[in-house]
Amino acid sequence: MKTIRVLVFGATGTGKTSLCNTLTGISRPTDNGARGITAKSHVYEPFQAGDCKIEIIDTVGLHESARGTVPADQAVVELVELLENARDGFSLLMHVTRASRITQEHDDDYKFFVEKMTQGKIPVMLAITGCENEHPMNAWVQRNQEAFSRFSYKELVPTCLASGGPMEEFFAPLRTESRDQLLRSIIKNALAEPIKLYGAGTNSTFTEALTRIWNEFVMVTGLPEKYRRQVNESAYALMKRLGVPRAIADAAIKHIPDLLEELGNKTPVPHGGKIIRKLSELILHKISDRFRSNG
Ligand SMILES: Nc1nc2c(ncn2[C@@H]2O[C@H](COP(=O)(O)OP(=O)(O)OP(=O)(O)O)[C@@H](O)[C@H]2O)c(=O)[nH]1
Ligand SMILES: [Mg+2]
Repeated sequence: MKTIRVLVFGATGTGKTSLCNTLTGISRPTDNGARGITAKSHVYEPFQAGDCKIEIIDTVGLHESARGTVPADQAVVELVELLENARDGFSLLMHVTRASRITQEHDDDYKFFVEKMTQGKIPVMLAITGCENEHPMNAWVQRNQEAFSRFSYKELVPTCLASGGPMEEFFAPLRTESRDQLLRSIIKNALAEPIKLYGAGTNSTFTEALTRIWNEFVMVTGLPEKYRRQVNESAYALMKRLGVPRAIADAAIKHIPDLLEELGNKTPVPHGGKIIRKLSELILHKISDRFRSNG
């Protein structure tokens, strides 16, 4: 069966989680408050549509850290986590936006996810939420599609993904219509196979991918200037300099082979010896843990 992996991104509060919930039929919390709700990326349980298995990955609104909802350390963890979720690759990108004017955040998100992170290799479509006031729903798209011509969206899909409240009776059929439209568009536009961004079969490692998009991420999230990676600064040196050892080390440990490879390739690395020693200890620790649990 063909597997389609869809990465959902877009500014905060545009309806990303609502879209994931509508597609999968799983209810994770959404929010209409002033602050973003989705604090972490989330990989939904895959579901079947036609003869495809679809896996949806929800993400946090990246601009939240600038407003203080997601602390800076957490934002860095988000990026590492985002790349971890990219390990199996993506077949399609789903940008989510409101039926309203195009914001700077919209441009920034597009640039980050479509151009920098996935380097234009993965098709992207646009889901437009809040189209419930239009009859038919695609009236807004028809009036505004010209404004999106500078992006390379395969398709603009008008949707209503709202749910609950006194309007639920009105929303429900529009949601069903939106779901059908989205699924059709996903199946039509997704690649035959997910494309990997790094790892085996690509010419990039995890750390290369991480360092390549780091500064773009700092820009998009509005993190302080000190987060910017300096020329030739290794990912590990950068993490150390930022003073976020706990959170990052936890995530980094999962990538020991990649990190070791980087440390081996790039000399001199400040405290390189110490780091390698520490990582070796961790590897030994892991291995001995495994022995103990097996024996
Ligand atoms: N009227 C209307 N409201 C919508 C629509 N889609 C989502 N909403 C509402 O918008 C609010 C935010 O939706 P979420 O799905 O949490 O948005 P999000 O993009 O996941 O937000 P973050 O995770 O904070 O980045 C919720 O109250 C939703 O019910 C829509 O098509 N029409
Ligand atoms: Mg969300």
